[in-house]
Amino acid sequence: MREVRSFCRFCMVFCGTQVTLDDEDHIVGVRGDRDDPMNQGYSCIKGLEAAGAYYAPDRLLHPLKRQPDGSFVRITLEQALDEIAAKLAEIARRDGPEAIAAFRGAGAMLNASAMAMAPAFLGAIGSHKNFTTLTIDQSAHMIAAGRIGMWSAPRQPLHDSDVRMMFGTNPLVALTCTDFDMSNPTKAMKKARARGLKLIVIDPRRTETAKFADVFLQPYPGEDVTIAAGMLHIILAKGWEDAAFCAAHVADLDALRTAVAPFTPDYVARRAGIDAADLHRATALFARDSRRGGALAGTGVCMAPHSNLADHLVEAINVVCGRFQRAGERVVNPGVLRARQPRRAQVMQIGRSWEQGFKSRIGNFGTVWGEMMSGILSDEILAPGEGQVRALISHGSNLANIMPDQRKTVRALESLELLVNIDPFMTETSRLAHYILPTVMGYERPDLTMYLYESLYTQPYARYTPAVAAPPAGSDLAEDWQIYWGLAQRLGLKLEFDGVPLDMDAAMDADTLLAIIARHAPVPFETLKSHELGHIFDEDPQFVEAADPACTDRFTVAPDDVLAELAQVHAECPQPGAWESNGERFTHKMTSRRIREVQNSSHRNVAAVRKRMPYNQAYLHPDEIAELGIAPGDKIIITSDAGSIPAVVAAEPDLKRGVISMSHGWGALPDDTVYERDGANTGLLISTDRDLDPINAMPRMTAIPVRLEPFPLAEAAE
Ligand SMILES: Nc1nc2c(c(=O)[nH]1)N[C@H]1C(S)=C(S)[C@@H](COP(=O)(O)OP(=O)(O)OC[C@H]3O[C@@H](n4cnc5c(=O)[nH]c(N)nc54)[C@H](O)[C@@H]3O)O[C@H]1N2
Ligand SMILES: Nc1nc2c(c(=O)[nH]1)N[C@H]1C(S)=C(S)[C@@H](COP(=O)(O)OP(=O)(O)OC[C@H]3O[C@@H](n4cnc5c(=O)[nH]c(N)nc54)[C@H](O)[C@@H]3O)O[C@H]1N2
Ligand code: SF4
Ligand SMILES: [Mo]
Repeated sequence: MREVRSFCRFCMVFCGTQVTLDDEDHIVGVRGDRDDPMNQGYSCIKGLEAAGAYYAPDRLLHPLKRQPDGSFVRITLEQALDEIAAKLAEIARRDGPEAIAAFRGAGAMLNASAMAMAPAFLGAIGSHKNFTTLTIDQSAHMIAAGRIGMWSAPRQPLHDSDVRMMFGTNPLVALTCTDFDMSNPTKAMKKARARGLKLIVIDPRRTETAKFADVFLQPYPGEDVTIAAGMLHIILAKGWEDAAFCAAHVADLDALRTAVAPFTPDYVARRAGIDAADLHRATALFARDSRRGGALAGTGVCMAPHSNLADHLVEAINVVCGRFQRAGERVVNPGVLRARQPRRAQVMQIGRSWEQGFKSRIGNFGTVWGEMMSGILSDEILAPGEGQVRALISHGSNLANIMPDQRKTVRALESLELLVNIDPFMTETSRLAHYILPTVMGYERPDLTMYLYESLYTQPYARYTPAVAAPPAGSDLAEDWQIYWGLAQRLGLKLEFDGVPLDMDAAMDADTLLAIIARHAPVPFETLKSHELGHIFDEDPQFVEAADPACTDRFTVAPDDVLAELAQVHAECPQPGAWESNGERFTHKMTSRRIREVQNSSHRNVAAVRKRMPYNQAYLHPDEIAELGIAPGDKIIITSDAGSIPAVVAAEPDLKRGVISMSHGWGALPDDTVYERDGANTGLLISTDRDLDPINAMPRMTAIPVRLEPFPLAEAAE
């Protein structure tokens, strides 16, 4: 037995860990590394239970090929790559490159040598069909940046901020948050509070994060547009905006003022189900009594109807209050692995990527970050015609489980000519795949800390780890990048990895790819590798520079499409308890929430997790459970206009009445699901035939109107 240092790859915190290995180099245990400069010993149940995940019974040790009768046979990686390449070539020859698509999820995005491979592969083929989870997550932030503009310098950092306002995010559980410490966030929260940070939380549930709030607003779900517009109304009516900043940097403040005028505190309070005085208190604390610190939104905002508008208005609060770093201030994280950019005290209008260039054949949607909108993926597969997707590489995603509209997703995946699933486990998606290519897992491969989102770390930190654990005995597993490399070689494609053309004839290994990723780092790759615990690269601090005198860009807080949608929201007359959806009325709204034990659909296969969390429960206020004439632990049926799921109810006094809260990533394939064994898939309550946002096809994934019925009654009615 020996203990080695590495970092966990299960979520973007990348906690430094000490891994105990047996004589075969298999993981026996994991603990947080107290010497780690970032997480200082912190780790969560998912990381601590790594051995349970790595050696779970459904871990796949060999490539598998599906047989006509649905069973799988073991084949070699070489044979799998030969057959897949031949099939891809046939499809591309017959239907053109656009018939080939790739989808990346968390398993691909937390893997530095592989993350850039799918776009490289599709680029070489000449296909635009590049999908990821981004556009069923928080792409609203990119839409807001495209419409309002961005400040070239960062937002005001946490360590010297007076205030944080959080809409629909629970970083104390999700450990993912812009402008907040991700590693050990409870400790970070306590420290910031002790220093005097004020916190405002807007969430239908009094979350773990909200328990620290000075002002907590508990609205009906889906009312973030109303609340943010109401806050802007108060700020601009009271003159609490940063007038000098607005005069210098905002082009259309008066248009915003006019547009938010109808969102009076009384209107907002009535509609959102909050107290007007609390709205006023929150706004005053943020805009009048605090000088530094921003507002931010998480999935609770970005998954609800009008998500792009809501996120826009939250960002507009930051803009009118001038909550960005100014010339001379230190940039807390200039980045390490990404090229350092000059940061200036000025606006950058980056443009609306989705209005330029490629448009989808389904719905005429554009792209963000070069990606197509995942809300239309099923239709891109199902709808016949030129450009129909016939082959899909699903990489590190459990598409069949996590995509909204599960039945339609499964129907689409089943209709493919070729579905390749790159995943270590026999997931719901694996079951539908023609080929499953299982990979090594985190500790079994060399890696770098998250480079794409490195600016989210509160320090300029980066770390390399070698592979520390051996793959399971007798396995035939690829590293993720090797799959694309092997396919590209067979297809005669030249890959451009993270903008760097690869020599396709040279020997390749993960370190060569990681060195490309780290090519902009302030130290050579070998030096980076030599820091066993990683390093906080603060030797060469960066400061915000004065604006370029030639810069004429201004924030545009009130573009026409924003104003039109805001007027449309104001014209809505939602009726709490009789919520309208596609012509039907519903009593409740269902919200999405994360739980500590699982990461989306992952970790359900870990025995220790399953003991604590056998299935996803439906949280409901105890009074409402009583009103249904049932008790906690009883089963209900939840019905939306798209479908029904069963769930066991749990009492949650911290939840607003009229709201039901559940986590996603549960359930098996729709017709195989036994709730008590598998949990329920909340994606069955979501339709992708309708309710898609017109910009990014974002489905309605929270604030879903639903009705609830006790289970036996529902059964009897059938
Ligand atoms: N343990 C764990 N951590 C995770 C994940 C996980 O599955 N498990 N998933 C990871 C992923 S993929 C992501 S994207 C991040 C997401 O990180 P977060 O966005 O912080 O996700 P949640 O913790 O679900 O917090 C969303 C909050 O929004 C609230 N909410 C729901 N609907 C509404 C609404 O209409 N309005 C408002 N104001 N609030 C609403 C919910 O009650 C919930 O508290 O978390 C990541 N971290
Ligand atoms: N109803 C509803 N649906 C949602 C959400 C919601 O709130 N409500 N949230 C959405 C959000 S924000 C997101 S990000 C998505 C998440 O969607 P996904 O990213 O698809 O979700 P995960 O379950 O985390 O899937 C990760 C997969 O990667 C695999 N994996 C782990 N390690 C590796 C590896 O090293 N290599 C490879 N190749 N695979 C690996 C895991 O086994 C797992 O199958 O779900 C979305 N779906
Ligand atoms: S899963 Fe847990 S232990 Fe692993 S990086 Fe994330 S927070 Fe840390
Ligand atoms: Mo996500």
